[in-house]
Order: sequence, then structure tokens, then C-alpha cells
Amino acid sequence: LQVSHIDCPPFMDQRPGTSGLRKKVTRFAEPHYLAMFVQAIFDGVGDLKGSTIALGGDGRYFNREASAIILRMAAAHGIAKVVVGKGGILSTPAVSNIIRQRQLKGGIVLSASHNPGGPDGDFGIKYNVANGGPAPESVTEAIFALSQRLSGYDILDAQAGTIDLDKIGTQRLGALTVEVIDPVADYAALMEKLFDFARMRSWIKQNGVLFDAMHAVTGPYAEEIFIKRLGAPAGSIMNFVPKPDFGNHHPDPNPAHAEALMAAMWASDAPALGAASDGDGDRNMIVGPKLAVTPSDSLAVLAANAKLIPGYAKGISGVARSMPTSRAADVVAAELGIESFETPTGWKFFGNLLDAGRVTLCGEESYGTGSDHVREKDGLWAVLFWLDLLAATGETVPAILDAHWRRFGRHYYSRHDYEAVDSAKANDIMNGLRQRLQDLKGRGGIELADDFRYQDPIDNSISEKQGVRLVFGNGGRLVLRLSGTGTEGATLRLYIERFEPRTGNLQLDAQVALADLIAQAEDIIGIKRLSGRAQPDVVT
Ligand code: VG1
Ligand code: CO
Repeated sequence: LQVSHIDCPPFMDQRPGTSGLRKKVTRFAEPHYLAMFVQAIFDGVGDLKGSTIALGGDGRYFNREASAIILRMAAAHGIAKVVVGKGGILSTPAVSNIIRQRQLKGGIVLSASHNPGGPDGDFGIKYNVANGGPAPESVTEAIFALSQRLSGYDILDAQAGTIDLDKIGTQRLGALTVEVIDPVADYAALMEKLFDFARMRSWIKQNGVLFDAMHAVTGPYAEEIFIKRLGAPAGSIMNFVPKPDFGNHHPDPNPAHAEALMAAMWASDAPALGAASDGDGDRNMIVGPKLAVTPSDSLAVLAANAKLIPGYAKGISGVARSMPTSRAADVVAAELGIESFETPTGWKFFGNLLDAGRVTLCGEESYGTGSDHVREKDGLWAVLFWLDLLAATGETVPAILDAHWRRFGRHYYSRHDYEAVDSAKANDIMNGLRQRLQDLKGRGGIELADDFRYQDPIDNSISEKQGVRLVFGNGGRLVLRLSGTGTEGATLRLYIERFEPRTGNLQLDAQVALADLIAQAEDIIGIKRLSGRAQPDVVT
């Protein structure tokens, strides 16, 4: 009727990476590029006709244009209803929650997460399935395969009308129902079920909190939760007005990119807790006065103390971490007598374990932490967990970490990123190391040298070549992998870890504690030598 079929040859570069398809905005804005990928999603997922899905994004540049195209394509595809956040905005964990609470078929998230935005920045799109989590590899591979042989896409003609994304309520677009919802309400209600808001409210009054939304999607969520529901003073949130270009920053919550927050937390009048989240609200950084918590430690601390939090008072069933994440959580799991799992990088690998009830908490070294309350990592959730933990114990962030290390020992940890390396060079470095794995075993204290292979314990699916691990007899570890979220050249990530027993020196600076291993990594792998880079671009 009002549907057009647009003929278009396939784009050959639409393979989803660690977390959906990410490209420069300029690529996404090329005629038909986004639409062809959306068609691949609709066909690749299969049975979307007559179903309801969610749609939301982190508000970055091109978010609204993309939303409008997707709605017209949803109408053309015969999708019955789309639940979309006001203004096209929904954080990644909020999408996950909406899919679960409303029992939707799935959802589309428009985000390139921690990557910079704006007309010259990045855009991204990813599909989440009915459990609320990122599509598993079987689905993303099916989408990719389709994207390579599509000959066009279906879209409702523009004359059929438009949706006012700023008007809450139900509207029609052809045969499609579009429900525009408040992006924050359901999510905030979920947080109230998990944490003791009364206790946190009085703690904030005494100790103060500072949350940096980095001009990204968590601004409105933080305003509702910290200011309105927890009574924090107005100055407790910063950069909380979302901007399409994130104020020209990387919306990446780490000490290198959240500079303003770090400065505030190093000042003499710093509040007791500082925190930040990323573009789409699934990452978190926890900071105490003059101290940033390593994400791997954060996961271990949350696991060790979960029983103090109302939502986890019954205890946790198990913990999962991505392979490059430090083994601090494993030590806690062993002590608690619960299972621990090591998965490839990317939240999609936690979904089956969470669904099966085998794990309650999951985490990644890349400032990602989450639980079975949704099927994505969740930035604000992690901040509230720490806040509630501080309120429950009356302790400070440094005291909690100190006590943790004294009980379990400390996993000194750092990640060195070499960004936008020439792809051929980066592949040579990776493959050169892979070829030497057999030789490396048994040399220089290396006990295990392999390319991580994961077999999912629930559906037995296998994922290979997930990163090289060199494990030393003394508990040290070097990991090298290529990023799957970049949009320029290749990014090499080197992860360095060393275990210090509880009786050892627990108060060193991580770079100092790891200096020998870092030098050994250069001897063995030679990233600097082979890439010609003098230093990593980002050290976390
Ligand atoms: C990075 C992180 C990974 C994370 C992924 C998505 O992937 O290392 O742990 O799951 O980003 O996070 P990669 O392949 O670049 O190392 V987000 O918040 O950017 O969606
Ligand atoms: Co993110």
C-alpha cells in the first residue's frame, strides 16, 4: 500500500563487533546504509511480524534520524508495536529492563557506547533478544550473513506521516502502533526494589556524592534517582544534560576520559563517592577521594558484600567475568563456595549463565558491572550498589578496598590500549604471538599460553580466538586481544595482572607494581617495537 521496496546492493562491511555494528556517522548516514542493516536485523531475527519491540538510543548525533527510519521500516515489516523512549532516548540497561518487564520480542539500541559522537564521531546499532540481552553470536552471524546478500529493503512511504518522539503516549504510523514512554520511570522503580533508598538518602546527606553523566544518556536517570529520589543537592550531578556530541568528549568513564570528575575527587573537599557512566549508561567508574576503583576489584567487592544489599540479601549463585578481567572475583567465589565463570569479552556471553540462574553478578575490566536484574551491564546500578554498600557499612571506599585486599589478596591490574594502529600491523602482532604460543610455554615462568576458546556451559556453543592468554606460575597474567568496537584501524588491548597475597605489599601504585610484567610483555610481544608506538594511548 504505502510501502516501497527500495532496491540496493548489499554493504559488505556490516559485521557486528563486540557490541553491535559501529561505524563513523558519515558511513551510517550514507543513503540506505542504516536501512539495509535494519532489514538484515528484521530478516535475521526471523519472527518479528506481529510482535512488539523496544527502540531507544543514547541521544548521540543521528539518533533521531535513525529512529525515524527504523519506525517506518518496522511499519513496513509488519511489526505490530514499537515501544520507544521519549526523544528516542533509552539507556542500554533501560532497554533491557523494558524488554523483560513488558515481555517484548526484543529491542534495538542506537549507540556506539563509549565512542565519541557528533557529525564526525561514531554511531552504532545493536539488537537485543527476548531475555533483554545482546543477541548471541548465532543471531549476529545470521544478521551479518543476510546483510551480505540483501538486494534491498522495505520502508513505509514518508507521506504516511511521522511520529512525534517528544509526545508521550500512543500514536499510529500506518498499521504500526508506537508507544512513546518516559525513559526513566520503569528503570528508577527497578532500582528502588534492589537498594535501600532511605539508607542511601541519609548517607548522602552526611557524605556527599558526585556523579558525572559525561553529557550522555544517564543525565536524566541520575537527575531522577540522585536528586529527586535520594535528595542529593543539585551540585551532586555534573554534565547531566545529554548532548549529541557529548560535549566533544569520549563518554568513557575511566580516569583518562572523566577528567573533570577525577579533578573533583582529588580536591580537598571531595565527596565520599564519585562515579561516572558512559554514552549509553551501561558502564561505571567508582571513585573514592584520591582513589579510583579498578573495575575488576569492583566486581570482587560487590560479590563479597552482596548480602548487605536488599536485592541480593539471599546471597548470589555465582560470578562471571570476561577473560581479560582480573581473577579477583574468582578468589571471592572460591571463598564463598559459589561457581565462577570465565567468558569471552562482551556482555552477550553472560546471558545464558544469567538465564540459567548459574550466576547473579557479572563484570568486565572495561568498567562494566551488572547482575541478573537485567541482561546488560548497568552503570547506575553499580553506582547505587556501591552507595548502598557504603551506607550499610559506614565505611569509606579506600577502607572497603583495603579490607578486601587484606582478606583476599590484591590483583594488581592495568590495561594498555594502543588505538588506531594500522590494521595489518596489529594483525601481524596478534598472529605473530599466536604462532609462538607453543614455544612460550615453559619459558620465563609461563605455564599456560593459549588463544582463549570458550564453550558455553548452557548451550555448548563454541567461540574461538577470543584473545591470547599468557599465565605465569606465580599467578601473573598477560592478555592480548584486538578490540571489536573501534571504527578506525585496529585497537590492541594489553591486559596486565599480578597477584599479591594478603600478607604482601598491598598499597603500591598499579603501574609500579606491574612494571616488571609490563617490560616482560614488551620483550615477548613487542607491541611498541612492532607498531612503532612509544606509549599506549590510554592506560587504565
Ligand atoms: C569493549 C570492552 C568490552 C565491552 C565492549 C562494549 O570491547 O573491552 O569489555 O563489553 O567494549 O562495551 P572491545 O572489543 O573494544 O574490547 V560498551 O559500553 O562500548 O557497549
Ligand atoms: Co556502553
